Amino acid sequence: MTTKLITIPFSHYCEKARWALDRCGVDYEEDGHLPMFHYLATYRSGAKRTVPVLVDGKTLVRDSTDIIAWADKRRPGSLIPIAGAEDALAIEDDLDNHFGPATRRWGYYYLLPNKATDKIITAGVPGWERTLLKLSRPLAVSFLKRGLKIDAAGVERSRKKIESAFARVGEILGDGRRYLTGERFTVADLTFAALAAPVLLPPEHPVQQFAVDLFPQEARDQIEAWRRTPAGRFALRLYADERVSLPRAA
Ligand SMILES: N[C@@H](CCC(=O)N[C@@H](CS)C(=O)NCC(=O)O)C(=O)O
Repeated sequence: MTTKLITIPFSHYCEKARWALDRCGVDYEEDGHLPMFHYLATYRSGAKRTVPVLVDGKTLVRDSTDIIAWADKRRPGSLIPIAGAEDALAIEDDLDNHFGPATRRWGYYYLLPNKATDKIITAGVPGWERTLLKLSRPLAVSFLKRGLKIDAAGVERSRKKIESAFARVGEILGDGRRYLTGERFTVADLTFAALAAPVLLPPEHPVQQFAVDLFPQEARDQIEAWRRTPAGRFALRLYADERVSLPRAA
């Protein structure tokens, strides 16, 4: 039976899970949906509201962190160090809880008003959802704005959180190490790069191909500034060097 990853394709938590599955050589199919339409797939699978969800036969894995642990079990040590994993897992947890919501809010704030993004956000979703987007867009936008507190005050709070996460990552890398927990790529690095994608727009991202000119000028300047920081350069390097797929094993 095919392993399935239910996603909102452009979601950065979904990219976090996708990267882990690719990195661990898992054979899977992606079942992508637009926000709100995804509830049909998640509830049908037995999960709740959020994606990513992994379905492997009778096994249901409902969170990107658990999906990474599931993938790593298939190739132990690929992402979660076999000994001394605490640091990497603590960094993942912290980024998931604070950094991820901040970069998502920041990206949505600037992109939601721009209908030119529709072509990108509908990549990899069923044709009928794409057709209905014209009708569902206003509802989805107001739902997202309310649910995720996407407003000027919220986006400024998020910008500060992103700044402080970038500063912290820059500080950690300050001793010359190549990765967040030392000399090898782990779940901590993957999580930072995947969750930073909405504010850095890495060219190697397999789905989220938002061109910088879709953003208003003030946001473009900010993206360029973040890209030049040590943390920004680090995440872009991870996408260039580490966003690799191993040959798939069923
Ligand atoms: N902690 C979860 C967060 C996932 C998450 O927030 N997913 C968002 C998409 S970026 C979602 O499904 N939102 C839909 C909703 O909450 O209704 C994980 O790491 O998987």
